[in-house]
Amino acid sequence: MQLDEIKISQAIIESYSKKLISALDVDVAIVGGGPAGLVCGYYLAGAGRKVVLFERKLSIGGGMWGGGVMFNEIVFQEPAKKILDEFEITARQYEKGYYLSDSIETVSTICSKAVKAGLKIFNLLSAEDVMIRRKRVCGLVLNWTAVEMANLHVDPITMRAKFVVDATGHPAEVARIIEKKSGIRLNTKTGKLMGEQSMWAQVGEETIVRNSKEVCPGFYVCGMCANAVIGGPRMGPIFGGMLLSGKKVAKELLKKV
Ligand code: 48F
Repeated sequence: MQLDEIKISQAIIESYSKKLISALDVDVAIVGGGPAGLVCGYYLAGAGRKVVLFERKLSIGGGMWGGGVMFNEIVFQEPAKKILDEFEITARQYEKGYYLSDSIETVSTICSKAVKAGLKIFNLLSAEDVMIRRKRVCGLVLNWTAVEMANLHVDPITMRAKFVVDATGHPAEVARIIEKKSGIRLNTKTGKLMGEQSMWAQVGEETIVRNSKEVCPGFYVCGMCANAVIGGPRMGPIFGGMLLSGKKVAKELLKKV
């Protein structure tokens, strides 16, 4: 059989277009493919919900690949060990209460299991705005990262979701857009973004799970973004809270969609 380059192109364009069209109306849209967003997507997709994840970068995994200072080892605390076991990620005990895993195994396994569970991931797409109707977040405005990077004047496309999850990490990008453009009061002490505090692993890891919740109608925060929005310390290179946060938001959303 002769390979036809046009067939190859047709296959890609047809299949991707179908996938993208199917992503335009979903139960949950997650922004950010770091540990929190991926774990959240895994549990939602595994429970049969229609869920898509948009990631700005070419690669999925956010800040997990580089462990701490580019040493690709990941530290987890005891409560997250259950999630590692569920994903069948090799976890070695370092000392009582501290577990280590290889960051490459961790990211690739979480990503693979999430996709196999049914999570549709779109890389190279950035959320640049949200849709709000009757003071409820109900969708995202998306553009190619390449457009954003080249600063091209190209209009975006829009998708609808019953719930939007901000898992964009430290910058809390979606929450920031909502605060700036909508005037909606966020469920924080001031009604605004509180900002993240200096590093304190113990408190950061405790608060991240508590802070992972709906902060205005239709809109959840998850992972590091939760502490950036509600006001809590960063925790540095320990990742248990990210996994637990993703799981918590998925559990809450499963009751609603
Ligand atoms: O930063 P990130 O890994 O967030 P996370 O899941 O985990 C935080 C940890 O990595 C680390 C930490 C642990 O102690 O503090 O920082 O909360 O992943 C966030 C992802 O969101 C993408 C970004 O490229 C990254 O991969 N992202 C950010 N803004 C957008 C976005 C956007 N507007 N549209 C699409 N993706």
